[in-house]
Amino acid sequence: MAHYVVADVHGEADRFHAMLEKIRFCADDTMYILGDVVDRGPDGITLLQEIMQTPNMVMLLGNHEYMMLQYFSPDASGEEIRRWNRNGNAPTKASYLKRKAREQRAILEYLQTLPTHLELTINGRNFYLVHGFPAENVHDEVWLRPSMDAPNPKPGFQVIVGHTKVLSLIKPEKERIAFATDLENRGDHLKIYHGPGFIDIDCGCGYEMPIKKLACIRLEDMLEYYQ
Ligand SMILES: [Mn+2]
Repeated sequence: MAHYVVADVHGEADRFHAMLEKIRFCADDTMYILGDVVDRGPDGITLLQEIMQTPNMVMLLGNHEYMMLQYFSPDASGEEIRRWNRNGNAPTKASYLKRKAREQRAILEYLQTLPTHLELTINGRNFYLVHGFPAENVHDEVWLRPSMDAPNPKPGFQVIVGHTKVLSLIKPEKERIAFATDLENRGDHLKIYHGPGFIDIDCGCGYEMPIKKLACIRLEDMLEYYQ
């Protein structure tokens, strides 16, 4: 009966499945997936269809699913077409277009139902789950990025986000390569970031980085898993 959270799987189905094995995910448990299942990695659409068919997997909208919905909308603007095209959509678009029209429709209809945030209470602790950062509208909740020391916008809740890779959050651009190389040389990897106002669990899936991991957190005891 445990509750788990992952984010930003970005098409890395093998890593996601290995994580399910690692935590011995079963029918009594719930997996919250904080968006960005698609794009960058190879298996986004397959993974999305698996999540759609698994009642105890609860997905939130990420900016990549948001871009996909805009792209396939009948009144998509030129900028909406270009935006998804320049954000790693190639494997997602190719496998989506291979699906039957009925499956394509089911995928888009599912994405349209996804919330941008969820509030939960587990063992008396309140959680606010969101892809980008808590905000007042869909666009901002999937796109916003906090700074490391951002205060908690939802007092009384533990805010958990994805979207902003921990490496980009904790290091300015010019220090990232040296930091990543050092971590790699020590056989280490990116870890979940615990800030004063939020927790960021995006450890870089879908990117070409030896130090990337899929991170998962168990809400009952905040135990962290890496795969
Ligand atoms: Mn994102």
